[in-house]
Amino acid sequence: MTGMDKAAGMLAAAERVVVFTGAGISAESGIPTFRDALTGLWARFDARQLATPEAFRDDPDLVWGWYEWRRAAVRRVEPNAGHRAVAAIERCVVVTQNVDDLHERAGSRSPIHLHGSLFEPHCSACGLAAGDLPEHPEEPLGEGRRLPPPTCGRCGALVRPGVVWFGEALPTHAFEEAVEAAANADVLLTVGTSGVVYPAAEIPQVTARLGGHVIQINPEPTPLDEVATVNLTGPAAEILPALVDAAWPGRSDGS
Ligand code: BJW
Ligand code: ZN
Repeated sequence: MTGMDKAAGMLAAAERVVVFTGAGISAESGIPTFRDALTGLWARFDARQLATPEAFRDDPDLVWGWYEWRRAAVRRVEPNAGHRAVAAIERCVVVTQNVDDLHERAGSRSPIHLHGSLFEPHCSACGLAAGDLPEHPEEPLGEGRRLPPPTCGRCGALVRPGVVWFGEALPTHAFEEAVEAAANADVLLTVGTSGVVYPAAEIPQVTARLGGHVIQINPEPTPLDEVATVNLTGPAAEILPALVDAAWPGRSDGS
């Protein structure tokens, strides 16, 4: 029996399914992953060093410019066949580390965002939601292009991206919901994550520890290989539609 057959059988028999995603599921939509080298614009900057409270404190215009570039980039791309296959799995809980909105746009209802969202900036001092930001339709926000963040309408402090940086706590409710879903899952599909950022990387481990099956989809080995019952090696936009179709024939749109 192939790994694909085994994984499809587990999914078809499961009552509770969790899909846990990372940057790799959005790679084929054209969004660079976090740890792969960025190409083109902003290639000289290390994502790991810009995603910190210290970077924002030291150079808010640089960090805000980077996030505005990324927000504009997400606006320009579409969900791919991997996101659509996830949306075709009825009643599954989607837990994502991604700060894009491609699961929502593919039709998944209320994915749990463990690391926040590019689309929910808020005040860095009082937390007030900043509301809709202006779009940048004309000029591409080029490499290292600084942009001053807006200021809060209530207290005047700088508005910051609505994402979770290194050293910051994950949103409590989101993390608790994700742990509970993982604990109750018969099958957890982990897709396109390097599995090195904690506490998010605990989520598949919770399922494995409590006796559920973990199916991993990734072109590369990761530390989660150890807890996975089945490893499906390859890109998410190819493997996910094939898996969903094998588990529930006719459910994925196959594109
Ligand atoms: C494909 C593909 C295709 C490619 N198809 N797949 C030492 C040990 C353990 C922990 C720590 C430690 N030192 C510090 C820590 C804690 C730290 C941490 O985990 N650090 C490790 C990196 C060492 N964690 C934190 O700081 C967290 N907070 C915390 O611990 O708080 C404690 C606290 C408690 C109470 C009060 C206060 C504090 C917060 C972590 C926040 C992470 N934030 C980021 C940035 C978000 C905003 C932004 O996007 O800019 O989240 S970091 C970044 O990594 C981003 C991602 O969500 C996250 C995970 O990355 P992901 O998604 O796995 O992407 P990649 O690029 O790593 O991997 C892509 C994968 O896709 C690869 O495997 C490819 O092979 C694959 N792939 N093409 C399928 N087509
Ligand atoms: Zn404020």
